Amino acid sequence: LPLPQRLARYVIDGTKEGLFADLDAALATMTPLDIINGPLMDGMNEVGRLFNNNELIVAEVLQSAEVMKAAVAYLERFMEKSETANKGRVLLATVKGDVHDIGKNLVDIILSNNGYEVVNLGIKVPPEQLIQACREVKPDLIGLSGLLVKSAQQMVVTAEDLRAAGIRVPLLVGGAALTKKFTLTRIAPQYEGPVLYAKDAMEGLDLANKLLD
Ligand code: B1M
Repeated sequence: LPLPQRLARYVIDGTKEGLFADLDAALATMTPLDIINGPLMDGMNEVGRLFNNNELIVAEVLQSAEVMKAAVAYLERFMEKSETANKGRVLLATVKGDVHDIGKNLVDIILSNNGYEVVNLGIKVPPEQLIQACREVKPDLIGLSGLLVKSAQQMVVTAEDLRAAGIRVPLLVGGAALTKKFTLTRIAPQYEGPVLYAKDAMEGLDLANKLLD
C-alpha cells in the first residue's frame, strides 16, 4: 500500500506495528498536522463508517482510538511551537455524557503549542464542574467539545447554566455533531458572551488568536 493508505490502515486495524517508522517517513514530506488531518483522520472516518454499519465493535474502535492517540502523541514533538507564551488561559472540556476526547486533546496540544495555558478538565464534564473550575481558573476562553448528537443539546444546557452562574467568558465549541448554524441559532442565544464555532483544531486556534491576541 502507498504510505497514506498504510497510515489510515493502522488506525482502521487498530495496530501500531510499523506505525512509527511510517510516521517518520511521512514527516519527510508532510507536516505533523497534515498527517493528522489527512491520512489519520481518513482512517478514523472509515472506523466511524464501519462502526455505523456494525462491522466493528466498541472494543475495536477503542483500539483504533489508541492508535490515533499514540500517533498524535508521537507527532506532537515535531510540531512547531511558538515562543510567545501567555496569550491567555483556556478551560477545556468534553461535555457531560460524552467520552470522546481525541479531538479535544488535539485542541489542547495546538493551543498549548501556540502560547496558551490550557486547563483540560477531561471528559463527561457537567456544567457544575465547569462553573467551579471557571471560578478557580479564571479563563479567557472556555472550549467545549462533543461528538454525540446529544452533546450538541448538552452544549445548549451548559451555555444556559454558565450564563445563570454569571459567566460570560467567550465560548469556543466544536465536535462532529455540531454545526455553525446550530451554534449560532441554538447555543449563542442562551449565552451572554460570544460563542464561536470551530470545525477543527486549527480553526479553534485562529478564532482564539482573533479573540485574545
Ligand atoms: Co464513538 N461515536 N461512541 N467512540 N466514535 C462516534 C462519534 C460516531 C459518529 C460513530 C458512528 O456511529 N458512526 C457515533 C455518534 C453517533 C451520534 O451521536 N450521532 C458514536 C457512538 C454512537 C458512540 C457510542 C454511543 C457507542 C456505544 O457505546 N454504543 C459510545 C459513546 C460513549 C459516550 O460518549 N457516552 C462511543 C464510544 C467511542 C469509543 C470510546 C470507542 C471511542 C472514543 C475514544 C476516545 O475518544 N478516547 C469512539 C470513537 C473513536 C469514535 C469515532 C470512530 C472517531 C472519533 C474521533 O476520535 N475522531 C467517531 C466517528 C467519527 O467521528 N468519524 C465516533 C478523530 C478526532 C480527531 O476527531 O473528535 O471529531 P474529532 O475532532 C475534530 C473536530 O470535530 C474538531 O477538531 C478535531 C479535528 O481537528 N473538534 C473541535 C472537536 N472538538 C473540538 C473542540 C473545539 C474545536 C474543534 O474547541 C473547543
